[in-house]
Amino acid sequence: MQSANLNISGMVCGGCVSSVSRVLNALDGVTKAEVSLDMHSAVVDYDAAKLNLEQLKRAIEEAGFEVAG
Ligand code: 9UX
Repeated sequence: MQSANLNISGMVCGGCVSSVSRVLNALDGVTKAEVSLDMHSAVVDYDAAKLNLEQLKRAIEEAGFEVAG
């Protein structure tokens, strides 16, 4: 299991947090995603055999948010 802490910009309200949580949890291989509005972050536990960091970033960006790095 791999854990990533992603810095996300563009989350404004709880609805944004829900959106990011939903797209992350929809990915096969994500076991846990904790999204924080205050921290502008998502801590994601995932199976590195199924997903890579780029795919996590892309899913968030496709939902309309920016990921740093
Ligand atoms: Mo809140 Mo975010 O009204 O995509 S849901 S700003």
